[in-house]
Parts: sequence; C-alpha cells; structure tokens
Amino acid sequence: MAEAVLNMQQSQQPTVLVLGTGLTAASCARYFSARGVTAVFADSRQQPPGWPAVQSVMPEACLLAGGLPKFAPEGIQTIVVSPGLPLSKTLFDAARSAGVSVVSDIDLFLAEEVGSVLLVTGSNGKSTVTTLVNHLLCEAGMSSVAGGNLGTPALDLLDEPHDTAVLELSSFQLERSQLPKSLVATVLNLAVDHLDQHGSLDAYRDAKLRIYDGCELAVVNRAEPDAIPPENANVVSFGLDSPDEGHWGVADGSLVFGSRVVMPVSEIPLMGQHNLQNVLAACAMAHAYGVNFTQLREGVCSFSALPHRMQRVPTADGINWINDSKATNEAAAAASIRSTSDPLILIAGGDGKGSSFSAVADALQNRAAQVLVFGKDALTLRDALSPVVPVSQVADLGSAVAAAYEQACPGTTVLLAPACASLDMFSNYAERGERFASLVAEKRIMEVQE
Ligand code: UMA
Ligand code: ADP
Repeated sequence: MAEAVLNMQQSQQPTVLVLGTGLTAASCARYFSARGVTAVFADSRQQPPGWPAVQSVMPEACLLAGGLPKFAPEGIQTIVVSPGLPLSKTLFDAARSAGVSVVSDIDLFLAEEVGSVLLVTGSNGKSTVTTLVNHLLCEAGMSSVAGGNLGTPALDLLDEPHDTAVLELSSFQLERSQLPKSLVATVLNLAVDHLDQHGSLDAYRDAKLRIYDGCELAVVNRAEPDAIPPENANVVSFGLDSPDEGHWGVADGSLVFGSRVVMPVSEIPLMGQHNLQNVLAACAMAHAYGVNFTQLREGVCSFSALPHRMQRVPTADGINWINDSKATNEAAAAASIRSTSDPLILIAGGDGKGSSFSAVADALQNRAAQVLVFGKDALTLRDALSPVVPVSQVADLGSAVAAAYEQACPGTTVLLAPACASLDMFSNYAERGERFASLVAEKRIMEVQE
C-alpha cells in the first residue's frame, strides 16, 4: 500500500529526502530503516538539535544543514516534509515537475495503516479530545492508540499493536497531506491561530477543513458555521444547545444524544464550558465507533485533565492557582478566562503569532480582573487589554508570579493562560507550565518560612 505514496526501493543510495530533523524526522528514520530505505535529511539550521536522535536511528544518513535545498538531490524519488518548517513552493514545484512525490508522515502512515482511523483537528481542544476518544475506546475494551500532533509521531504508532488509531492533526500536517482518509473526522472549532505561518485565516481554515475530504462520518460543531464539511458528507453534530434526534448536546443539565440522557453534566471531571464541548465531540466520535452509552459515561468519569490544561496547582494559601500553559492562542485563553470566577489575575504573554488578542479583551469585559503581561508580545497585549482591565508589564514569569502573589487575596484566581506560544522564553508550553508550578511552590515555601 505504501508504494502508492512512496516509490520505496531498497537502496544504499538515498532515495528519500526528509525535510526537518525533529520528532517527525526521527520517526521517518525508524520507518525507512525498518524497510531498508536510506534517506538524506535537511534542516535550515546549522546545528539542528534533533539531528543526533535521527542519526542514532540511521547512522548512514547524511544531513544537509544550514539551509533547505531548492532542488531534490540526484536519485531522490520522494520528499517527506515535516510539519514545522515553511513550505517551499520553489522546491515542491521543481520536485513535482521532475516526478518526485512530496508527502507528509501522515500520508505514509495512512497508506500503511490497516486499522480504523479517527482524526481530530481544530484550533483548540485537539489533545484533550484525541486523548479522551482513545480513553473511551480503550475503556470499552477496544485496542486503540493515539498520536500525531499529540506527541507520538503517527509513523511510530504502526509499531504498536492496535485496531484503531486516533490521530490529532495540526493545520500544518493537514496542509502537507494528500488525502487524509478516515472513518470519523472532526474540526472541533476554528479560531485565530498560526496566522504568521498560514498568512490568512482563510488559508488556515482551508487546511483544517481538508480533514473532512476523505472521511466516512463528519463530527461537526453546530456553533462553528465556518467549519462545515462537504455537502454530501454524513454528519453527526455536537453543541451546547438541545440537539435533534441523532445528534449530541445538552438539555436540562445533562449531556444527551437526541432525547437519550447519557450523563449529568455535573459528573464530568473537566473544568469549563469548552471542556463540555470537548466531551460532547469525543462522545460523538466514540459512539459512532460503537461505544455504548454506559461505557461513555464510565469512560468520561474516569478521565483526568491533561497536564497544563486548567490544572490546579495545590497550595495552602487560599489562592486558586491554575496552570493553563497550553492556552497558546487567544481563543484558548478566552475559553479558560470564561471558565474562572472573579476576582481574577491573568498572567499572559509570549509570542502572539500575529494575533490581536481581541478575543482575550472580549472575555475580560465586565470582569473584576487585572492582567500581568510579559514576553515578546507584552506591548501588543497591553495595548489590546488595557482599555478593558488594568494591565501591568513585568519582566518574566517569575516576576508575574511574585506580583500576583503580592496582589492576590484568599479566593482570588491566578490563571496562567498566556494566549501566546512559549518559544520566546521557554523550550515549549510544558516547560512554561512546570516553571509556573515550581514558582508557585516556591511562594508556598516562602509563606511557610515567614
Ligand atoms: N525547524 C527549523 N528548520 C527546519 C525544520 C524545523 O527551524 O528546517 C524548526 C521549526 O521552526 C519548528 C521546529 O524546528 O519550530 C520543529 O519542527 P519539526 O517539523 O521538526 O517538528 P517535530 O519535532 O517533528 O514535531 C512535529 C510537531 N511540531 C510542529 O508542528 C512545530 C509536533 O507538534 C508533533 O507532536 C510532532 O511533529 C509529532 O507529530 C507540537 C506543536 O507545537 C506539539 N504543534 C503545533 C501546535 O500544536 O500548535 C502545530
Ligand atoms: P490543542 O491540542 O488544540 O492545543 P488542548 O486540548 O491541549 O488543545 O487544550 C489547549 C488549551 O485550549 C486549553 O488549555 C484551553 O485553554 C483551551 N481549550 C481546550 N478546549 C477548548 C475548546 N473546545 N474551545 C476553546 N478552547 C479550548
């Protein structure tokens, strides 16, 4: 099957060019090594940090570093493009006119996968829904694995025994894939994100909507008029309103499928209306795949929030410290702000990826809140939010936690929901969240000593 995507000839000479040297590239190295295919790797950086890991899998591989090639090197039949680097029209046009195929790791995965595939995308909630769907399937006794943008590259899932694979796909992965075929697919929601790389909201939306092209069942959000599947698609919808028969929603304080009550909303162990939407979407997907109502209820109840998503940091100071470091765009931060109560101190900042932060300003309207901003886009945040709430600029996350601690009283919520990527000051959102939790813990130690 993979040959349809890849001209896979066993050869000592490299026949595959992999663009990138990160997690995706390392999974490609494992995949090709196991099939006797040699690849050459390229990265725009002079000393890409992931190269040693790639090389340890494929010691014979060579690296083109410090720039991406403009033409496919001699003998290359396939180019695999990692999600995190900009698409090069020059290289891809030249490759295609020379008969070289350009694919993603997702294309390679889907060409080999023999089990059922469930695909999840959206601006926010992807990881939560992907993990929850996988949890619901596993708890119902099915053999399921989860990966993709979630963390485990899709190709590595081929090595794990399973009947079903649940993949989280980013707009970059979808943009680089040919036909993302699946049994069930969802676009959870659409909000402003990654404008710096996609160039426009339309281009970003078009990339996301590709997930519906090859799916047998589209799970759609009734509140997202811009995330509509093709006209001939089979559709199951979800939303926070009361649903028609055959669709998912909320009625009289319960999560329902048409007129069938599945569980009281109060039993759901995740914070906020946005997570209620996530649970509805996950139930719609798992139910379409055969999980019954009792299994859905039990599975949802036994699910825990993922780290760095609305995670309480335990303290004895009476302040509600919440780590939502994964709120890396303005819509995510807005959803988190709406799920907290006043008084609120919001800590935000980092790399805004070109966003205006108007969604954060909207969420803070009429709230007893103040905001501490830091990082690359602190000034843009300050300008966007100061017409609505008091905003102070601080040097870094440490100063933000110290200032919040000084100003908070018992009962105050201090929410880290940065509305920004972390890469200007941290290696990733997880490091930012861990730093927040340890700064809060240090405050607790200071409190005990005082
Ligand atoms: N890079 C260069 N030059 C290059 C190649 C890459 O500077 O020539 C930089 C990119 O700017 C990027 C970084 O290297 O910041 C990593 O790029 P990559 O494509 O090698 O990334 P991988 O390590 O393969 O990880 C990717 C996803 N990362 C991105 O899309 C940036 C991971 O999602 C995903 O878990 C992994 O594949 C497995 O599928 C992470 C992510 O941040 C969690 N995703 C973004 C998001 O969720 O918002 C889209
Ligand atoms: P993703 O993988 O798309 O980044 P996550 O499940 O990791 O999504 O959640 C990231 C952040 O997005 C959360 O911390 C929360 O702030 C916000 N979020 C989660 N689900 C939703 C949703 N359905 N709508 C809006 N924001 C959400």
